[in-house]
Amino acid sequence: MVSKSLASSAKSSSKHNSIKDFKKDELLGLYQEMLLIRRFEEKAGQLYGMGLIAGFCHLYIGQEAIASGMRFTMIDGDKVITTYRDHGHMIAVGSDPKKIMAELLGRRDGSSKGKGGSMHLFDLEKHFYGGHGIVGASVPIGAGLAFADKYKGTNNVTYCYFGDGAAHQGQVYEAFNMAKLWNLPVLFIIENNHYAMGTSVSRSSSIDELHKRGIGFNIPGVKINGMDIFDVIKDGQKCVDYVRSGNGPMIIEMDTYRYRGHSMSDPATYRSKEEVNCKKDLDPIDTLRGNILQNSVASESEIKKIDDEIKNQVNEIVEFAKNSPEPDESELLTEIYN
Ligand SMILES: Cc1ncc(C[n+]2csc(CCOP(=O)(O)OP(=O)(O)O)c2C)c(N)n1
Ligand SMILES: [Mg+2]
Repeated sequence: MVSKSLASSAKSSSKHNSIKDFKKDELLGLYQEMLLIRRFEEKAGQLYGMGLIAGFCHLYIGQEAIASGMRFTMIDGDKVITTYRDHGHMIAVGSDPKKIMAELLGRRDGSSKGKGGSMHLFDLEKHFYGGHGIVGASVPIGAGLAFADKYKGTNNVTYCYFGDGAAHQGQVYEAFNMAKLWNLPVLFIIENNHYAMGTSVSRSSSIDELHKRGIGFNIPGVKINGMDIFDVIKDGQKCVDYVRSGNGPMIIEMDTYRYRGHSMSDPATYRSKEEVNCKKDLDPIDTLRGNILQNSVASESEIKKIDDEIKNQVNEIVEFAKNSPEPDESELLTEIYN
C-alpha cells in the first residue's frame, strides 16, 4: 500500500494498475521468469546437497515477485545491486542462467569465471553490480552508482536491494545521508523477509516499519506487498517515477518471506510450521498463475506448456554447467583480492 503523501507527490506514469492493463505476453513473460528463478533455485539446492556447489548458497525462493516486478519498471541503463541472495536478481536482469549455474558450480564458463561463486555474481553488460557477501555493502556502493548517473546526467535509476537485517547497519545511514544531500537517483529497496539469519525483525528492530527509516534524512518511504507482482509493479512504478523525475532517493520496504532457510545449512527451526504454511498460501508464483487462469489470460494447457519448457530449460542449464571445466590452475590467483 503506497501512502497518500507519496501517491500525491509522485507523478505516476504507471500504465499497469490492474491485470487488465497487461498484455498477454507480458503476463506470461512474468510468469515464465518467476518460474525460471524458482526452478533454477530448487535445482541449485539439489546440486548443493549432491556436493556439486561449494561454499555459501542463499536461495531467493518466495521473494521472486520483487526481482521480476521491479525489473518490469526498469529502462535501459538502470542499475541493480544486491546482496548474496542474488541468483533471482541476476536472472531477472536478463543474464544468461547457464553462466549463473556454471558460476555456482565453480566452472570456467561462470559469470565470474567460476571464481566468485553464488554470492558474487556480476554482469557489467546487464548493469548488474553484484552480489555482495558483506551485509549492508550494497547500500553505499549503490549510492555511488547513482552518483555516477547524476554526474553524467543520465536519467537512470539505481535499484539498490538489501535485507531487513542489513537495514540496521551504520553504513546504510551514512549512505542515506549522502544520497539525500545530493539527491541521488537511487531506490533503496529493503527486502523484508522478516528474518536476518535466525533473528526475526521483531526481535531486532526498534520499529517494525522499516520504510520509515529515512525520515531523519527526509527520504520518503513506502511499504509494498512483495508477495504480489501486481502490487510490486503498480506501487513500485510510482516510486521509480518519483526517483527518475529528479526528486532524489526513496525507500521501499518490500514485505516478503523466504520459504527456505537462510542458507543451505539452516534447518530454520526458529519459526513454526504454522507460520511457514500460512505464508505459503501467499506464494507469489501460485498467485500469479491463479490470476492468469481466473482472468482467462491463458488456459491450463498453455500454463502446463510453460511449466514443461522451464523444466527442460533448467535441465539444459545444469548440463551446460556440469560440462564446463573447472578454471585452470594458472588462474588461481588472477582477478581476485589476495
Ligand atoms: C558485515 C556482516 N556482518 C555479518 C554477516 C553475517 N551475515 C550474513 S547474512 C546475515 C543476515 C542478513 O539478513 P538480512 O539483511 O535480513 O538479509 P536476508 O539474508 O534475509 O536476505 C548475517 C548477519 C555478514 N555477512 N556481513
Ligand atoms: Mg532478512
